[in-house]
Amino acid sequence: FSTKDTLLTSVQSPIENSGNKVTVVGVGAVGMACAFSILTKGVSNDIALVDCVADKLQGEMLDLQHGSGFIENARIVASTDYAVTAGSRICIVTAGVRQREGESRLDLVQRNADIMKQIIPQLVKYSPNAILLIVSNPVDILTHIAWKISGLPKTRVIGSGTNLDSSRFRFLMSQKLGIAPTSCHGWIIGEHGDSSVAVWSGANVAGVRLQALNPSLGSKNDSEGWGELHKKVVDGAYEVIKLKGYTSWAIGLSVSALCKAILKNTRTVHAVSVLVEGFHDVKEEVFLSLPAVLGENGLTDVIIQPLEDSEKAKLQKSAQIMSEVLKGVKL
Ligand code: 6V0
Repeated sequence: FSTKDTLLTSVQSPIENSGNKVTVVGVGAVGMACAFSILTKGVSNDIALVDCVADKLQGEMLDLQHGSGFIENARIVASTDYAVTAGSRICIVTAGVRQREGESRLDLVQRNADIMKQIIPQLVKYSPNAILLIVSNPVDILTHIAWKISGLPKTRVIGSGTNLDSSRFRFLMSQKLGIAPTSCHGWIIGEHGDSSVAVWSGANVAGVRLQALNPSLGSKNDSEGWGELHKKVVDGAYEVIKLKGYTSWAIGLSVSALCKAILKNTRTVHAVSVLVEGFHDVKEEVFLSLPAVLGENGLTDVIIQPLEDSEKAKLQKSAQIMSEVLKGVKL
């Protein structure tokens, strides 16, 4: 008898399937920030990592495993073979090239679309019931492409979208008002990128609409400079990339919040990239962010905000831009 057999008297076999397995494809700065946030915030303790660079993948897996004493004996596995992802409830895709300094998200499109073609069929093969959560940029375009390739219903393919942009906006609101970001209600919708839309008409604290206090809120005539907040949101990623080379922590936290909503069926509302055709008179078949209710089966409801005409027009313009970009992508 081995030491183990002497120490442990088996009564029954342990359950291997945790029921909350999450796969992260791409163990770069973003993928690892997602995995780290999911583990440390207790969203899941069952993570599979996949990347095409085997050494880096093993290194990241070992580094996380060495901390498993601090994160509830999490099960952390990794392989370049997608069999390791089998039975996932959520598959997060962060693989692909990132923006270089000065590059826009849309500049990445064909290179990352080609990567989706490799990844998505493998994920669906091993986890046919999973929800796909796309993070790679340009996220709205790639979510559309992932949806097409996967053959999954539109309720199960979601892009991380402007959940991050809304968080950046709430942080900036909180700085201006001196109260917590969670008490600042502001939404950035549309493209996760240069054409995103700030919904000034709905920005509020405790139900008090800021526009009721300052009718020119967010406009060019606003002497308080609230419009700068949206500009800072749009420039936020460029600024961080210029300073540290990539963005990671905020997107990791934002993705783990989305995973929590799904795994724990919280039915919380998040700005995520969904098929917007038919909403706000959008005519194109494109993905853009709107406030959406998330639960165990993915997307259940979309919230149609009473947008001002100018906000609606901006959203429709984003949809046209997305549609044009999609036409140029070879699948
Ligand atoms: P990174 O640090 O270069 O990591 C990318 C990883 O993807 C690397 O480890 C690669 O080896 C891996 N990879 C590349 N091709 C494949 C493939 N075919 N199969 C498996 N793995 C592959 O980049 P980083 O982590 O910084 O960014 C990843 C992506 O996230 C980029 O497209 C970013 O633009 C995007 N981001 C999206 C954000 C969002 O809000 N949606 C925010 C930040 C970054």
